[in-house]
Amino acid sequence: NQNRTHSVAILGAPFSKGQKRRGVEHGPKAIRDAGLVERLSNLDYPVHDFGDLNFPHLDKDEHFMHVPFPRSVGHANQLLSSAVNSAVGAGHTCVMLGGDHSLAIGSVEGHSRQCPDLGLIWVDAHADINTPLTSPSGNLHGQSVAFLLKELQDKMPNIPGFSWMKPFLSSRDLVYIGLRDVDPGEHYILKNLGIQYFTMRDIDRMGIQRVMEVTLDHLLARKQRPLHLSFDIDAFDPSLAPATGTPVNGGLTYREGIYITEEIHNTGLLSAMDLVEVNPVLGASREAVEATAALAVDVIASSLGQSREGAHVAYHEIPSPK
Ligand code: 6HN
Ligand code: MN
Ligand code: MN
Ligand code: MN
Repeated sequence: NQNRTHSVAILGAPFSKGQKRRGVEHGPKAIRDAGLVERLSNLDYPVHDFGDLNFPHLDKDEHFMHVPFPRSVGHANQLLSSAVNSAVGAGHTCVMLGGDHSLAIGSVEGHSRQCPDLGLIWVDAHADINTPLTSPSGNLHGQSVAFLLKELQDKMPNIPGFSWMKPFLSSRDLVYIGLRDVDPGEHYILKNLGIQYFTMRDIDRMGIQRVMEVTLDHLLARKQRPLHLSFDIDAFDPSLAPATGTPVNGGLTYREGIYITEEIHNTGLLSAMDLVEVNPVLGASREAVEATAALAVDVIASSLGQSREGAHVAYHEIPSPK
């Protein structure tokens, strides 16, 4: 714990138009109700909850090709980008609560304005690297990474709502963990660009310890740099995180997920993170929703330094009876 964060900013992003199911806009409230701020306050730095961003409703937002709500998604991400830019610029470690995963576009973009050399760790069942031309669904939450990558710039059409941003990330600055539902066009892109990724099969083969060693080595071996963690709750097995829009069997165990975040914390380099795709409307029961939200809180707290080992900041000696 030598590298404790100085302060944390929480930004709620109640937004769902990166996909077609309703409910994921209630993710920030569910995660706060599960005790996020109290849990982070037990670690020893100030926590600033900046509340929820206000995303305006856009009246006219027609499909672009088969992509729904392009202007709404573009505009929400523009607002989010500037909020993340300010929070990181003010010296906070920024925690963005989604909302669907299209919000990573603005979150990573805003972070990159303060930290142009950031490295990105994407923990997800999905690669979210479709372009509008490869996407089977059209949904923008399955395309976020394609907006970020310089290598895909000339493969992306001009999507209304996104003229405010340009791709800035290089494919070698990105590592995926947890993949198990990759579309054919995405698989081609991953291979073609030589992106470093670890599927659930790789975790089965190598173990999570080795996966994290290679992940951090890939991003940090040449130089220390700020890290962005984009954590989709559907990376976990649906038995642990049932309240989410695109669950896929065979996901991370609790211990694998927490090991990932402990290792990222231990680098001392985490500068911003996203926790997305908690959808309280999709749980089969109240318990299912609360379990998913509690898991989200565990992921965030662990990323910010809560450790299974325990800690002893308030102790300098073993108390003696007088
Ligand atoms: N997510 N690959 C599918 C698609 O529609 O492009 C699923 C995407 C899921 C996105 O979970 O953030
Ligand atoms: Mn995702
Ligand atoms: Mn996903
Ligand atoms: Mn203790």
